[in-house]
Amino acid sequence: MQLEKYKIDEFNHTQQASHNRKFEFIAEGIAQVEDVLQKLVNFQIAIPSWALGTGATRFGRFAGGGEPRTIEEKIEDVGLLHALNRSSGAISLHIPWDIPQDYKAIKTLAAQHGLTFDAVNSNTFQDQPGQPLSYKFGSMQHVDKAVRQQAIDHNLEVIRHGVELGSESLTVWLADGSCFPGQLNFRKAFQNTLESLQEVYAALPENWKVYVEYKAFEPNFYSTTIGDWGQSLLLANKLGAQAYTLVDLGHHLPNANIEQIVSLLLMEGKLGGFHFNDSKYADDDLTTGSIKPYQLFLIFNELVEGMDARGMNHATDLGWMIDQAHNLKDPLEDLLQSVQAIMIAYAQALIVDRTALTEAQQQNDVARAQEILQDAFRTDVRPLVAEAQLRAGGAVNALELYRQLKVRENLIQERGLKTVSTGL
Ligand code: PSV
Ligand code: MN
Ligand code: MN
Repeated sequence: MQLEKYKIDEFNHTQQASHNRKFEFIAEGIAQVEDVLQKLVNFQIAIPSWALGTGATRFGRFAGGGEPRTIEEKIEDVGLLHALNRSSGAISLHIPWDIPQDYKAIKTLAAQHGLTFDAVNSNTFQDQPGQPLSYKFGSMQHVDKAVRQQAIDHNLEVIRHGVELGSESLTVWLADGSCFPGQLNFRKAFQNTLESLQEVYAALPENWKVYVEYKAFEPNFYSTTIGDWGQSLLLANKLGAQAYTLVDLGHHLPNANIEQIVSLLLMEGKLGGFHFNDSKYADDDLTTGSIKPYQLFLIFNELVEGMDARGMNHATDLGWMIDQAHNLKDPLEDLLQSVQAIMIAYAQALIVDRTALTEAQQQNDVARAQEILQDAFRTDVRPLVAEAQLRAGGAVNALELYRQLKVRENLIQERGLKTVSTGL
């Protein structure tokens, strides 16, 4: 489906007066508003190819229709999102759910939509048709070197695809672990994983990063070999300067203080990036910001503080990605909501009065410190985000326009009602 720029302009025109009123009201109270707006314009969140279809439950899948069937259609979907919000300028592929073939054509298509290729993801958590050895008992941790080698070779192949597409990072998430006590020698499993990752690391191009993702449990329910940020950081440190820890918000034990984890990883120069999503119970992969928006803000508060302290570029020095999937909502609507929630949390973190906060901390003024954070969190920054997206050429309200233009209905017309996108 083609989304012509004039349709966005026409829509914005109908909203302009009301937007201006709201924007001017908030802009007045914000120091260096132009600087904040520019940071919001620069900030881009990568969209995972597997979130463009319905899924993420092993109990059933209720496809909504018009799902992308090929990489090309996935790129077109992310292109639609980016045209609407100008904040989703990258796509992250998962191999072999996505198998790029004609690299040149794919790159040209992505460029036409203003998209780049974010981290490529490997998959050694499922057996693929025709695969000689099974990952039933793990991949990089496996007791059999031949299975480990198969997992290593797969990662090398993923890097090769990524190089062709201009991606500059590899994300490794392993489902490896055990379901029952006694099943695994923890030390040997970790050691095997390290050695396997070292072989992958050795094949990384110089300008690449590898992100080591951790997850507390699922699909293994007794132990996970890279189960928390400590285990991931240990691996990243042993691997070398191109290896980093990746934080997926849904991968912690309940009530973990993720903002503190983020702060220390940043301090160590080992925070690589994010998988954004939200959850009530575990790795629920719900819409970012739908359950715990204050936590999301507190994470961004640490990110802004820590990145500024290290002189990092907010937009380019970490990998920002969504990782979620749904059974209920239109996936594109869900992604528009998620990007918006991330932009809002980022904008709120940008307007925290840092000087006052440092002062309050130095004076052990606990109530004041809390007020300063909550003041930013309770500010309705939506007009700021909308202004940034407007200036970047997007819609003042992407979700509203998506509905007005009947994008899903158009996609169903084009692709049919019974289409199934690849993913979990
Ligand atoms: C695992 O739960 C995970 O978060 C990893 O990032 C995978 O690549 C992705 O989800 C697969 O859906
Ligand atoms: Mn993830
Ligand atoms: Mn996950």
